[in-house]
Amino acid sequence: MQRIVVLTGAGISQESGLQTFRGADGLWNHERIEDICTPQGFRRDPMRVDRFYNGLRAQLPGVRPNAAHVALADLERAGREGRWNGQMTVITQNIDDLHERAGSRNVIHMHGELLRLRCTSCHATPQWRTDCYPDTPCPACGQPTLRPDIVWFGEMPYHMDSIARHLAECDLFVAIGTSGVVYPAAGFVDSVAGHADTMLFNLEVPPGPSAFDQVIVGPATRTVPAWTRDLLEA
Ligand code: BV8
Repeated sequence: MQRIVVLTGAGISQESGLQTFRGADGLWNHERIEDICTPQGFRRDPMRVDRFYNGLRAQLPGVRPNAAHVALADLERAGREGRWNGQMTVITQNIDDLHERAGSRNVIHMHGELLRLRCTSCHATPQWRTDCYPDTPCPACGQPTLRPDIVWFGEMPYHMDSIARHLAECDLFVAIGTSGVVYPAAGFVDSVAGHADTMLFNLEVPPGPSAFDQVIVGPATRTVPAWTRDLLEA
């Protein structure tokens, strides 16, 4: 039984029409991380942060999973149906819902989800599809203390225990569409060294010596389906 862990970043959703963070038209070119993606920024100007994530959330109905998302979902299903002797788990840094809409079930959102909010009073995490503002009452406790259910810089990523378990048990670690700049995600490839093979699928070869055994360069919608097809035919 092959055990694969796939770590995805903004690059896998780029061909679906969602901006990446760092590329030419990256999100971080238009907003300062300190203002938008830190608890301090939210305390300073919650309306600005809510508007930023309202904008990202409003984009979701207009985009669809692409061939890379679908290929991963198909491989996971082949494992469930016994057509492939393997198990695959997706650990995503992305806050969009494109993996789930492609049919993936084993998805861990380590940086949270756009379609969920969190109440800082009663800790409810309601599903949310519309705009949220600083005075929007929590549906559970009525307090106007909702925030995006997203992990900001300086905050502990979600599900780190189950992530550590999956990384310890995998025999193949695959990263797709990530620049490997943000930790602890960027350190996963080092944490599996010695017990798993490692592959990176990216549009460009990252600078410096690669921590990966194999680097496959090209758009994910071309490279990922080719890889899963080979696995299923093998
Ligand atoms: C924490 C949610 C304590 C919000 C995000 C060690 C060393 C140095 C610093 C640190 C360290 N440990 C911790 C830090 C601090 C910090 C950090 O890493 N800072 C960096 C900037 C140096 N980390 C934290 O604060 C983390 N918390 O550490 O808590 C702790 C410590 C240990 C263990 C537990 C806890 C929390 C970080 C999470 C912040 N929130 N997102 C939102 O999404 O709005 S991070 C956000 O940025 C994303 O989630 C993602 O993680 C990152 C963006 O990176 P990518 O997804 O890779 O996107 P990017 O645009 O950069 O790259 C896209 C790539 O795709 C490119 O390479 C491109 O070539 C490629 N591509 C593009 N198109 C395609 C493609 N590839 C294929 N096909 C295509 N078509």
